[in-house]
Amino acid sequence: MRRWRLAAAVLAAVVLPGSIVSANEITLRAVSAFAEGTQFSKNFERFIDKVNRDGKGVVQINYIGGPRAMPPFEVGNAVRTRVVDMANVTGAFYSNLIPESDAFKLLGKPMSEQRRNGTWDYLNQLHNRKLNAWYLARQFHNVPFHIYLNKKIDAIDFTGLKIRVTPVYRDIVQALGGTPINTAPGEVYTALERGVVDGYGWPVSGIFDLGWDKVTKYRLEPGFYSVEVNVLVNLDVWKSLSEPQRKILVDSALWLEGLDSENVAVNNAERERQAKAGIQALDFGPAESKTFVDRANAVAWDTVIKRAPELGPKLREVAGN
Ligand code: 173
Repeated sequence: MRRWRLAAAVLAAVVLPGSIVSANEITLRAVSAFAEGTQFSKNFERFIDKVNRDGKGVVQINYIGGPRAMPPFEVGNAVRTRVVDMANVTGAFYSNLIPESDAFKLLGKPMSEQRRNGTWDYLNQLHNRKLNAWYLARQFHNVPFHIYLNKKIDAIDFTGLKIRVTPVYRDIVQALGGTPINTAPGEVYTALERGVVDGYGWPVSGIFDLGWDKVTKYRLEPGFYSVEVNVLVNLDVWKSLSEPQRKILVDSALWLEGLDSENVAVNNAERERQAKAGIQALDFGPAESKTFVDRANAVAWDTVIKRAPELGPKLREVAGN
């Protein structure tokens, strides 16, 4: 009997390394593609605090920081190759590795619904396959993007304007006659200050974080698409975690997605703050606004479907736009 137990223990040790790992605390190294303490890192930082509180003795996160630690467009690849274990990053910054990530901004339903209707599952598989990553959470439902401008326009037409973009805004800027210039967020201030660009794409919130209010005159209405910033975990790391370790991370991820309920209030406060800072909303009324949003959706879906002819149409069906 004792011998049998010993044999079982040895077998478990060999076959089930996870059960041994679970006895130990693991520390994951994490980075953010956005500057520390700014709008699109803040909730991730709250998530880290929660994991470090709830996960004592089980799982901890060592936050290395934002773009000072790693250039934002390299973060996706750093998760893939396990240079870091975890990251807070938008799909727009790793569309070189997952071309379908152009579609994420078009998937605007609440995460609770995306988890129920299979969208999360599909995107997780996509991240597993192409980025060697587990798609732990998505944040910022209900936060639209805008085009901010320093030159007044009298219709929604970007002819003659140079506009800072990422893959999020490239197609619509081009479709409306503008010249897109791709830069990381860290270069936006200087580009505006020097007049290298006449405007930029950015969400409704966060422009005060890096001082852009000082070099911004107009916010074009309406907002469009849906911000997505994802928490990714290297897939080999994810597979090596024990059930208790995963549970802490998953529970905290769902809590993080729940913070989306704060977004509408944050957006309203940002619009007010922008108005007080002298940033004027350029609103051309409901008809032009609708034409703009429809066009923005259409050109973005065109690109997605061109890059992903099989999966693109499926995503469009679940997106419903
Ligand atoms: O404008 C950007 O840098 C960008 O694409 C983005 C995406 C998500 C949140 C904030 C910015």
